[in-house]
Amino acid sequence: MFALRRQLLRPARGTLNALSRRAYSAGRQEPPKMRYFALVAVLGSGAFVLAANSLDRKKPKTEITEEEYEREKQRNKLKYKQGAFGSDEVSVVFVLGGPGAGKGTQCANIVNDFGFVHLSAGDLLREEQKNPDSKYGELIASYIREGKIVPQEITIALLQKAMKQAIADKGITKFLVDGFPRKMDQAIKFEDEVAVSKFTLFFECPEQVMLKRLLERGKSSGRTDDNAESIKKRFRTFEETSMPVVKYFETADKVEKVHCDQPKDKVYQQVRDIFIRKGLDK
Ligand code: UP5
Ligand code: MG
Repeated sequence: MFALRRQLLRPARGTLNALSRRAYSAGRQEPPKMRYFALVAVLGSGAFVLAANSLDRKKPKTEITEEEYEREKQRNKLKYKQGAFGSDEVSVVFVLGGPGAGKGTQCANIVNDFGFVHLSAGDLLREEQKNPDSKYGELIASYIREGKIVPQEITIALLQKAMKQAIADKGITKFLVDGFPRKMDQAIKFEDEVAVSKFTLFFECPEQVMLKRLLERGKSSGRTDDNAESIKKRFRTFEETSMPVVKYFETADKVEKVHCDQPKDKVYQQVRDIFIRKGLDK
């Protein structure tokens, strides 16, 4: 079988060799060794291009879609915003959480330990409501009783005035803004026009626990909204209107959560650790 194949191929091989010798001697083609060298070079560079392409495919994806780009832009805008007070002039921490979660109680501890000024939006509104010279007294009273959010211009003006006063009187520039912003428009306007927050301290607490605390406090607080009917409305407003604010700041990684269904001192341990970690204890 092999002998037969050799017999058949011999004339063909002979012809090829003869043709090759003739072409070379006529000076029309390079010597066979050069052809092998060229062939190896071509195959080698082809292999290199293939390998480079496959390496490129293994690289992590760097391109982003238009949608991802828009999301990133929004996120950075929120993260690096500038307000009327520069971020080196004041430190603002928003304190949010459901009614009765313990915001006011813990703010008092931070004031004692870390020298912050505590500005409760609810307290400022209640003071304004009692001010006989204010034209907003009646309006504020009805909003609070109904557990609704007072128009932002009133609350922001009160907060801004209190901040300026604290800076002028005490020279303190660290602020706990408690119970604010509890609506998206407030969050955006305050950060655009007053100051950008360092972060939001968010008090997580089950409704049943908050209800029990508020009904207990209602026995002596004198607050017009510490009754079962108003509390129910406050809970609904918190879920529907204020939780989106927390989620908004979460998109910029600016929320620190505290679990509040614990004794006051245990809750404060969490709060204290956060302020130390954030470098706001000095
Ligand atoms: N308590 C606290 N912590 C406890 C713990 N760990 N264990 C056991 N008991 C604890 O605490 C509430 C009660 O619980 C106290 O008796 C305390 O001893 C006990 P507190 O620290 O007062 O809770 P806080 O979260 O501050 O509850 P508050 O009632 O103040 O919350 P709200 O957010 O509802 O009230 P705020 O005053 O901020 O707002 C009132 C209204 O003002 C709003 O409903 C709204 O109508 C209006 N408002 C606006 O319109 N715009 C704003 O920007 C802000 C307010
Ligand atoms: Mg309070």
